[in-house]
Amino acid sequence: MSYKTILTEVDGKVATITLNRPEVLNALNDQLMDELGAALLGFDADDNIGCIILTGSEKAFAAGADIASMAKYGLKDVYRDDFITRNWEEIRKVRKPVIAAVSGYALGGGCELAMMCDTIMAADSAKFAQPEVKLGIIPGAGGTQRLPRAVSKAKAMDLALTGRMMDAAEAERSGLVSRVFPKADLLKEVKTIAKEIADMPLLTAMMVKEAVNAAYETTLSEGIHFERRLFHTCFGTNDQKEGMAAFMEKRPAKFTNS
Ligand code: CO8
Repeated sequence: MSYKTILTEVDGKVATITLNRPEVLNALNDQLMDELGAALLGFDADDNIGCIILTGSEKAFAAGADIASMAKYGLKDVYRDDFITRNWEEIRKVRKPVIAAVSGYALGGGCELAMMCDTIMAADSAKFAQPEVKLGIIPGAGGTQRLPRAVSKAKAMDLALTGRMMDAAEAERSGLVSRVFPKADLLKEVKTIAKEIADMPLLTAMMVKEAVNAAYETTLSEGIHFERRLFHTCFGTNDQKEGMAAFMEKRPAKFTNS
């Protein structure tokens, strides 16, 4: 499939999707979000893919929703047509691991998009912000909900009320970002990690993702119960037999994703 606002690349079991509207620092418009959703779901359905990377340019992961498109909207346009949720929900349907590799700006919807991924790895040049307040709006794609869960209420309030930028070091300290790399190495390093994840037994990796995500949607006791049932389910897979046999026989495991 050919896209206009994103680039896609497959290297072994790792798919990389690059946001590609450089003239507007990857501002997110409907076309981009439609194409991104289609690409993500396509890779999710592809048995040969085990991990997906979402990235942007060196200067910008994404500088937010496209302000030029939004500026003309009124209440009817956004409420009646349910602006945002239509094509942002696709990302949540992806069941394979998705890593955001963030270099440069991840602002507003760009920061929210990164937070919708399963983990964020950043270049030392990365800058995160929820600057919507300066435009007379609040974050609208999960920023007020995911940011406090990632970095604490105090930090989320600070960021969303001032709109200030948080650099990569602060983002890592705060827990928003799992690892930081020098800008020039980001993609190489993230690809190595993505390959490591893609080489894990796929069903198990999907269950890890499902269980960790459940921690954000449920009570502790319900989450523990859900985890235990998925843990039990692992014992019905061939890869559990292979993984444990390989350990006992002191040899590398040969997983079959079954
Ligand atoms: N939307 C549209 N165009 C943009 C955006 C944007 N978010 N960000 C940058 N651009 C454009 C600029 O207008 C400029 O275009 P032109 O060359 O035609 O003037 C080009 O990109 C380059 O930008 P700058 O010249 O401004 O580059 P600088 O290096 O000087 O500054 C900044 C970079 C600091 C990133 C600056 O561009 C900036 O502040 N951008 C806006 C950041 C922002 O406010 N983002 C939040 C947007 S609101 C939002 O995301 C709400 C999310 C709601 C949910 C998601 C729904 C889809």
